[in-house]
Amino acid sequence: MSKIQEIATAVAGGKMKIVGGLIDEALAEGIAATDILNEGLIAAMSIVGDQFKDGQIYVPEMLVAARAMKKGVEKLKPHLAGGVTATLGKFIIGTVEGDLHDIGKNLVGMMLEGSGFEVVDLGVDVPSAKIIDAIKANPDCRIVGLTALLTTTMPALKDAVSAIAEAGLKNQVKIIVGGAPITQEFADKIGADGYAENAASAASISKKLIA
Ligand code: B12
Repeated sequence: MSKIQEIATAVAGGKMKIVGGLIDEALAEGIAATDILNEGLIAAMSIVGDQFKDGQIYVPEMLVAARAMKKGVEKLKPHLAGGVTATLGKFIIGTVEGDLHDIGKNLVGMMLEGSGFEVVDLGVDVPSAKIIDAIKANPDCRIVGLTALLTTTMPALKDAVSAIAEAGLKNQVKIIVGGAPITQEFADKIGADGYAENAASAASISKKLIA
């Protein structure tokens, strides 16, 4: 088994204690941090998602795998973020109301920080009113990123985008959306300004949106 496969297996199996050491070994072997992230950690979440869908594992197993994933991301962070000092202004990010998934959001936040944004993270299960308050409290913020991981919380994403427009804030901020069930078509339909399917493109598209 390759080192990256070992990492994916350990994360999918929730073996939090060994993930850090395996990542150190992979980095020492000269494997790129982005490959460890994509083919090790993110791939593990797909494995876990499939196992959950097939009824082979349940929420507790998914949760321990998520913890192992977070541990791995922490370990990789210094090797991924570019260490750029913030210059592009504030980026408000959050997971919409009813949704507790934050791994992807956190990765996006990390990439944005590495690209020069100052990230204001509202966390998970964020009601639209809280997003609006945050935009008002940060008049220098020019972009908001919202995520939904469940088909059942996609309507909450639509509501959040509509609420921002109804609050008259669309001339202050651009909105970029993402999350596994979200598509460019859905983003267009709900009136978002941008969509990105992964953390790296989230950073580059966000820069274009505010250029
Ligand atoms: C880990 C996990 C959990 C963990 C979450 C822990 C945490 N802190 O996040 C826990 C155990 C809590 C959980 C709970 C549930 N989960 Co869950 N979960 C997952 C799992 C396995 C991985 C998600 C993940 O982290 N992926 C890795 C990250 C990196 O990918 P990502 O989030 O898609 O993010 C990338 C892009 O989408 C994009 N992106 C993300 N955010 C943003 C934001 C912006 C602005 C942009 C531009 C881009 C962007 O960039 C990211 C990086 O590349 C997925 C399976 C899967 N394949 O996605 C199921 C999954 C999402 N869960 C699912 C379900 C059903 C649930 C529960 C309802 C289960 C239950 N019966 O209770 C609950 C719901 C809880 C709630 N109210 O939210 C289903 C959803 C099905 C559906 N169609 O809606 C999935 C798909 C599993 C499945 N195959 O059935 N889950």
